[in-house]
Amino acid sequence: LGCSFALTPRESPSRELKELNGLWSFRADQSANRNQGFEERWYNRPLRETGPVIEMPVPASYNDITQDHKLRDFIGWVWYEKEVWMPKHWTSPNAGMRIVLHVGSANYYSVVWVNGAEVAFHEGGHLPFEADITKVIQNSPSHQYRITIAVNNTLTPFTLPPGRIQYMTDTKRYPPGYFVQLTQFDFFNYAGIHRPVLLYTTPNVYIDDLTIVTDFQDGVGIVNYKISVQESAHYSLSLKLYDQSGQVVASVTDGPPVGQLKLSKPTLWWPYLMHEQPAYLYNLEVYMKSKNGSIGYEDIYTLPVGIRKVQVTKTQFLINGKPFYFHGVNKHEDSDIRGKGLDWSVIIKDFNLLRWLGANSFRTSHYPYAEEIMDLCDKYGIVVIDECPGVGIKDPLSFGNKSLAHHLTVMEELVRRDKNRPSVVMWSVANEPASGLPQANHYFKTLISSTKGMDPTRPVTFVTDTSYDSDKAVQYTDVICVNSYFSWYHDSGHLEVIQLQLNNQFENWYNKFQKPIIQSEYGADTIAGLHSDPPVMFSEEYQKAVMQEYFMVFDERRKDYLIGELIWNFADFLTAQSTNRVDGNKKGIFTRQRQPKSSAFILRDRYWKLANGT
Ligand code: BDP
Repeated sequence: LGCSFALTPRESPSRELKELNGLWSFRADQSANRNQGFEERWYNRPLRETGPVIEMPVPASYNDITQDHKLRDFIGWVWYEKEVWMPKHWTSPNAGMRIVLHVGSANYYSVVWVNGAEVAFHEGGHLPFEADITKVIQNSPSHQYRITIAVNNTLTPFTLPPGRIQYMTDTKRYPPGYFVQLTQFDFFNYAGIHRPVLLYTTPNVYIDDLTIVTDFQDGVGIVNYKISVQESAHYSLSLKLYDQSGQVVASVTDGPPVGQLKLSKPTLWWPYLMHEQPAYLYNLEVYMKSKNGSIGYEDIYTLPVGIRKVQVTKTQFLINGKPFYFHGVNKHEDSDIRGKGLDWSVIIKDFNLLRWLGANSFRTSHYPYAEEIMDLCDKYGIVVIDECPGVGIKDPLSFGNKSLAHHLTVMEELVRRDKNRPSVVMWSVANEPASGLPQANHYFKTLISSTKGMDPTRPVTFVTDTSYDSDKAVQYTDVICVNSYFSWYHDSGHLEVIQLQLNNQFENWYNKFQKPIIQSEYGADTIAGLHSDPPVMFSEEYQKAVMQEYFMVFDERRKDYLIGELIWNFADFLTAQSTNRVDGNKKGIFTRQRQPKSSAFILRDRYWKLANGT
């Protein structure tokens, strides 16, 4: 149920779009087996008639919205519902159009009904899914429709990320039926509808997918394209590539679905700070005309296109043939109150901070980010290592065929969504898996080679914290991404060991594999406003001192094979409660409210120097 999703919904003369964001009715299923909603078919009537409902904003995590601790830590199904009006011209049986319901993401399982008819089921908390709801709409007598979405945040050893429910059976310590969710990743498992819910239309015959691969040679830009059209074998395609002044710079009339556009003297897509005119985007307009019997259809889809190419050598990462050094950050989708819910103010603030910092890149630790964020990376020239939700894969159970099959599905969904983005230069299939286990060899060999099969144009990596002599998976990557926390999780407080240990780390990895290396995480928890000289752990001075020790080694290794450094983390973020987390992870160089700690200023100084080649 539900259909696979490929093209980011965009308005055009042939496509209308309606956002369903705002207040939805909401009810958590508090029954012991968490199944009352399904047993009583809450989707069959207005949610308010099933019991007490509250108002819930969409998009947002539901956890931090109310004063109820049971909802904050809720595990199981929650129910969302919204009654919406449809424009009359969408709903008439001979409108000649499809109506699609699109959910940007909901964590983790989702079931969707329209007027009680099930239209979609999706597994996965960080990628979009959609359903063609035309029939349900057109068969309905009124113009008002009830959309019900049930969302369940329960993680198992086979979900991505994996997790486990533990039932507490000791009746002297826990009430009957007591259970908790255990995870092996370091961020709060926020839940709910995290990204916008949209309705959009397409004609009945429509452009279903579009893949572009760009290149340039001898002053000629090349846009290879492949277009797929649904529901008709008889159509014609015309393409126009517009530059930013609105001039057509290349075109094809009545062309085949697979072809090439060429333009002389292309303006290339360059990363932020790498060129005086970064992030140049053309607009590719695809026009499809079709005849089905006596009815004619036209569809127009426009895609921003950046012309660039990416290559990896033994020691370098090349963008447009020039060495690129990642001076960037790791992020989270995380902020006060809204949790992982998309919020434009937070998004734009974060991009302003990235540019203030002189950061040219980030990794989407540890799951794919919203399409809205990715659009801005394309637009601003922020280079992205696009990571899937393969985080916390530690349990040997999570290396079996069932997990692998799901992991491949998630990579497929991610590649389908982000394949055309110039900002995305590398896929990361996982973060800190137990890559020393013998099972990791087959698992990552398959996962990485299949990902390369899905997209032969981009390098593939995963992020390791296993030691170089026991890791079974780095051999399959194009770039080595390594995390280390010297003087933090071990040798705590001993700043003086950092340089020795970090140098050895780099030499060991490089000598074994001869591949370029990114320091994909390093850092220290820091309570903003806590000061100490000499530096002690958790003080602002300690965070700066750790960074400065790392910088010394980075500057040496940059001369040979080090191709990037990504601080952990851009901002403080919420985690599960534990004795080693004081109100979340505090390794941000900004607080969770996006105010700078002293470390932000030294990083800024460094990144601008790196950008200016000084
Ligand atoms: C790394 C993880 C990251 C954590 C970080 C930390 O990749 O998710 O938040 O350590 O402990 O192991 O701060």
